[in-house]
This record gives sequence, C-alpha cells and structure tokens, in this order.
Amino acid sequence: MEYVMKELKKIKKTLLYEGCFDWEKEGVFNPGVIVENNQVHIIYRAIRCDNYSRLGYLRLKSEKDKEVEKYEYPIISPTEDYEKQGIEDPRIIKIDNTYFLTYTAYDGKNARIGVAESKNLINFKKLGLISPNITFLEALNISKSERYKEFWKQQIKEKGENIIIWDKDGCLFPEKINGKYALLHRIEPDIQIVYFNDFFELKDKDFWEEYFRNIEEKIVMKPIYKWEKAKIGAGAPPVKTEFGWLLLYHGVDENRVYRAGLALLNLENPHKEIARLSFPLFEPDYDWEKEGNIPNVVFPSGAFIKEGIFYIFYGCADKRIGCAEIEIDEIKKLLKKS
Ligand code: BMA
Repeated sequence: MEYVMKELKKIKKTLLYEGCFDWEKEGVFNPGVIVENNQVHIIYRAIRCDNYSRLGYLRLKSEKDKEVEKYEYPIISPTEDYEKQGIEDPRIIKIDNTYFLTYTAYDGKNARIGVAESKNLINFKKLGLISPNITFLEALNISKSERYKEFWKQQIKEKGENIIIWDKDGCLFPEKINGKYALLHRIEPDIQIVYFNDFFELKDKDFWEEYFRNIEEKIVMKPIYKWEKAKIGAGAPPVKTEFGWLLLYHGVDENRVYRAGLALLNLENPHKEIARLSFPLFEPDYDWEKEGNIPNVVFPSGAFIKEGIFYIFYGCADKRIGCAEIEIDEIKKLLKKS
C-alpha cells in the first residue's frame, strides 16, 4: 500500500476480536461503539456460513488492555422483510436518554438504512427504514442533477430500474443541530446530510422527492483523491471537538481497497467541510487487515476521544475487529496542515 504518510506509520493498531461463537464463525467486523459510565460498548456485525448478518455485543474491560467481555447471543437478528438477508454495519449514538442504532438493512435486492432504539444497549426496538423509498427510475425523473443521473443510469444497468436507491452508511450526529436530528448517509458516490424533526418525517415520500430534486445541495463530501475515487461513506458517527466535528470515513479506490479517511466539519453547520486529509489516516497493512472475507478493507465505524487519545474501531477485511489509536494533538496538527 502506498498512500499513508510516513509519520502515520506510528499509529498504533491492535487486533481486538476475531469471534468465538457459532453464529460469528465466518467473521465479526464493522463495530459501532459508545462509551457510557467509562465503559466501552461495542455492537458489531457477525456472519455465520450463510452470510446473513446479525449483530453481537461486546464490552471492553478498559480501552487500554483491550480485554473483551462477550455476550453469548446475537442481540439483533433479521425479523422484517426489508432486512431478511442481513443487518449490517451498525453505528450507535445516544440522544437524551435513548440510544439510536442505525444499520444497513439488506433484503437481497435493496440496501437501505434502518434504525432501532434502546434504553440499555441490549434490548432494541426497531423503528423501521429511514432512507428514501424512491426507485432509481423515479430518481431519474425527479432530480435535476446531471451528475447523479449518470451514476443512476449505471446502477440501473447493474441492478435494474425498479430497485430502490441504495442508501448506506447512516451515521446520526450524537446531538441535535439547530433543533433537528442530523443524519449523514451515502447515496453513491458521495456523503450527504439530511436534517429532520422525527423519524416519521423520513418515511414520507414527498419529503424525499423534494430532497432528490436538489440532491446536489445535500452533499457534504465528494470523492476527490485517487484513494477515494470510487466512493466514500461516513464511518463513525461524528466526534465533537472544540475545533469541529471529526468525521472518520472510508474511501474506496478503483481496486476496491478500503482506507480510513479523516475530515473536519463545521460545528454549527456540519454541512460545511472545513478540512480533509489528502492522504488516508490508515490503510490495510497487517495480514489481519489484508486477508479475510473481502481483502484489503479497513472500515472505521466507531470512535471516541479519551485522555488525549483518539480511539478508532474498525472492521478488518470483513473478518475481524481492530482498534487504532492516535494522539488527538497529532490529529490537530495534520488537519491544520491540510
Ligand atoms: C460495504 C459494506 C461493508 C463492507 C464493505 C467492504 O459495501 O458491505 O459492510 O465492510 O463493503 O466489503
């Protein structure tokens, strides 16, 4: 791999968990993370031999020693038609007293964003789908964006015109912005943002038709560098700092290598990108990041800052869970330079 800056070779990476139960036999990866009462809670994607994903739960005894406490059974499994082939890529946040978990709901044809809520991180109530219920063909007719139309025509060739727009990588901000919920999501190949009052609003077709008309105005980030050329997607829910929202994301190149990128969004108006590293923060280096169900994938999906260290949790080759650590001062320096 050739993109990472020399000074970033120092980033500390640890292989955290490889799975041990029957239902996670084929892989555990892409962990959502939240810190509560000084404890790190991890909800991750797990696959058995059938490739239908469920979600499992782990607790870290402490972020330093990386010892895990495991929960023996999946905590969320597919129960609804729209997720019948898998619940994937969870991200967690807490607003007021409720945890919200966003995930990719896959039914074998359509990939959309689902949301579930919980008071204790173990028992979740599903609230349904929150991504646009609009087909590629409808989107072509509604939208004014020539750029997106080109992408959608391509997708129609691959998937069919009556498939619902693929929408993944849903990451909620951990607080309301100007009184509204804010969700980063990914309609290929960019990261967009949607603001809303409650989840019901996102079930309204008119709401999304309006959104699609001017979809280019909803873009937060587009791929610009070679290593993110094919597409980008939000990784961990944004982490608040005094200098802006830190957004970890994944960038996919033309050879399908996934790398971790870092950007900074404006605090009051996260629609505005303030800075972005021109190089990946990290990329697959170790065998356990390079070899797995899908080779050469690092997929950040959870993060927090504690005592000056930025902890990043990520999926490795769709097979394992890793943790990367970097000093927050180092992050500040890098972002300032860019
Ligand atoms: C994406 C998602 C992720 C996965 C990644 C790399 O489309 O399916 O769950 O980690 O591809 O295979």
